Amino acid sequence: MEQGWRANPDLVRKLSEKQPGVIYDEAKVPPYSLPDPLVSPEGLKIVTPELWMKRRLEILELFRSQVYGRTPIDKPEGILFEVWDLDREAIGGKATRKQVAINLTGSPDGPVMDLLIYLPNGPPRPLPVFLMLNFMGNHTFYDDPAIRLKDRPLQAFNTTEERDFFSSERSRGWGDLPKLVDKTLERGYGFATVCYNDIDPDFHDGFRNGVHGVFDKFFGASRPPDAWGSISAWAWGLSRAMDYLEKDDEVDEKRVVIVGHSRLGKTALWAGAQDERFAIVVSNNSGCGGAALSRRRFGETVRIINTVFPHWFCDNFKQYNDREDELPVDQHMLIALIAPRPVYVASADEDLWADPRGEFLAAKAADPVYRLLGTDGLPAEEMPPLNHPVMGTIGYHVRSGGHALTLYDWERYIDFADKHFRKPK
Ligand code: GTR
Repeated sequence: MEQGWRANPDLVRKLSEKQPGVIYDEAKVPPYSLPDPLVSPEGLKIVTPELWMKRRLEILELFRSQVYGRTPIDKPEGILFEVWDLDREAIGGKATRKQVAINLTGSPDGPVMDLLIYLPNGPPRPLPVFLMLNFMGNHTFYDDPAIRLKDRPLQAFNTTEERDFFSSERSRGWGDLPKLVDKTLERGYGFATVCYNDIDPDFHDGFRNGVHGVFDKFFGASRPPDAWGSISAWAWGLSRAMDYLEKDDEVDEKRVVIVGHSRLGKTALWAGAQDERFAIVVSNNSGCGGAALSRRRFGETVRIINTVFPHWFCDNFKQYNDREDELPVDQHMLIALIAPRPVYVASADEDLWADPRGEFLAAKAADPVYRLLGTDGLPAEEMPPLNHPVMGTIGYHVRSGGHALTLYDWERYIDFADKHFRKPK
């Protein structure tokens, strides 16, 4: 058997020199002990699925109040779904395209989320669907002039050139994204996506724009320290997309997979933890505040993320800057909240900022909860070698290359969905 994954020592050296304040060397990880998801705050051991269901709610509440923030509203009463586009001959006749305007308030001022859906023509309905939030706009997924193209807001780290490019016709069907769609359809799944900016533009404006601007009034006169940050808002948006998918007769709402990359991988995990309608959850390179254990302080830390992205988490989370050991949870407990539903965590060899080992260890530390609930958990004792996916009810891989969602990753997620959705009876 090949050796389990280890970070490339040259890369560790290079990154450590470049960012001396950041831990990239395994030897520098401080000693830590993780809170046990299977022990209650009173010290009670959680030994049955029934006890877990109660414990699960306590943990969920801790993530709400201390990490991502509380959502002020569930499904808004006025929400409107308008299927304004239906083409049964899309992609050269291979697919059916639908576009749905999800008006979150029902008022003409919106905000409106545009959901793009491609369903393969041929396979019998209802179909399993991959749902993901995207960064650059729905139109980047296919060179299809019918996809609505929206202006992109200028956000952290964007240059005006990037903003203009992704607001223009030139960015239709960008990079490898069309290949992801083709692969999904070929393998008999539908593909659905929403741009995260439609829910909450990704820059800090004191929570005035996006869904914060319209729903924060439910908090009363001032925003409490546990009010939702942007990750909670995006996760809430995924649930609103699910509200539509449940209504669509061509979609099997019991077989919806959510996938997210990076900050949207953090979002997918949090959405999957809260909304049990999502059948499978996939986190791609989600790192700090996603699948990686905060207590390791490896790569990006709680302080760094709260400083660079002050709008992602709730204000309470800032108390844990440099005090990770005081967190009542760690990210293995977020993964455990998804149990017994299948969850896949994926890392990339060169993406040390996201702490591949910390992502594996979190998945592994969620395993006892998955086993208590009668599944096979994560069938790996050690980190697997590069490009050797492990697939139990928890899946994991670390692939070659850097921080990205690649076709290799995507095909593994389809394999994982096949394994769980198409089990021989
Ligand atoms: C980085 C951030 C990560 C990750 C990434 C992304 O700058 O530090 O936590 O979320 O952005 O979303 O691409």
